[in-house]
Amino acid sequence: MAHQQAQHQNKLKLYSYWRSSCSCRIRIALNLKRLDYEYIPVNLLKGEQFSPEFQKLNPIGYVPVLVDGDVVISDSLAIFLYLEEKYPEIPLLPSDLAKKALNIQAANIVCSSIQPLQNLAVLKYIEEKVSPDEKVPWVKFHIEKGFGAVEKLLKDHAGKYATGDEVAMADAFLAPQIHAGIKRFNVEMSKFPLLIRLNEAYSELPEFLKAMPENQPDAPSA
Ligand SMILES: N[C@@H](CCC(=O)N[C@@H](CS)C(=O)NCC(=O)O)C(=O)O
Repeated sequence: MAHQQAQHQNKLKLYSYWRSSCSCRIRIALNLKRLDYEYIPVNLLKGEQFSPEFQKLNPIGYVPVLVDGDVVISDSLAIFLYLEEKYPEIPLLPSDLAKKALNIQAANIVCSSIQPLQNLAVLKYIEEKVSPDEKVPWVKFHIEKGFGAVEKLLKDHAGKYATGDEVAMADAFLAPQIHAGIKRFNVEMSKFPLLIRLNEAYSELPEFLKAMPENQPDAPSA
């Protein structure tokens, strides 16, 4: 009993929002690494990210946040690297240095050069301060620019997955961004044949499917 309780107290906690692509990256990584976790929903549309309790965990008010005992980490890249070092049994970064760098580069195109430009706060700002009509063209422009770069970056390296025949970090970051591009922002994907192919490969992996927005406990029921 005491052992069970200790296990329960040590269970990883993920503060997440169903549609958040940044949270989805970590849901995928946790599933691939076979790590059980408690899902704690933060409703971004209701502004729960601005509550004082949540801001104690992440002062900038974004999900995901991972809590591992006393350790609180609040950025998907940092969380990913933490999980990779703490739970190396199922590695998601190749040991080959060049391949590792390629993974980080592809992941970081998503992290730094696509997602921040489609974030809720940015879209709200454009809608209110620029024009509601500018929101969709803005998002599409930046997603397509990033997708074009990823296609070029990976074209000589991709195998079944983004950087070879093993699922790796780049896949965990790309899958939610491709999903958002298709389902949320209606991006014209025919320009990105590699990403279409990768998306098909991801749709066959239970670890990815389980992590997708529509399969989260806080997703609105269909
Ligand atoms: N660099 C951060 C970005 C996190 C982020 O932007 N999260 C979004 C959801 S994907 C969010 O919480 N947005 C809330 C808001 O804009 O108020 C990460 O990779 O975790």
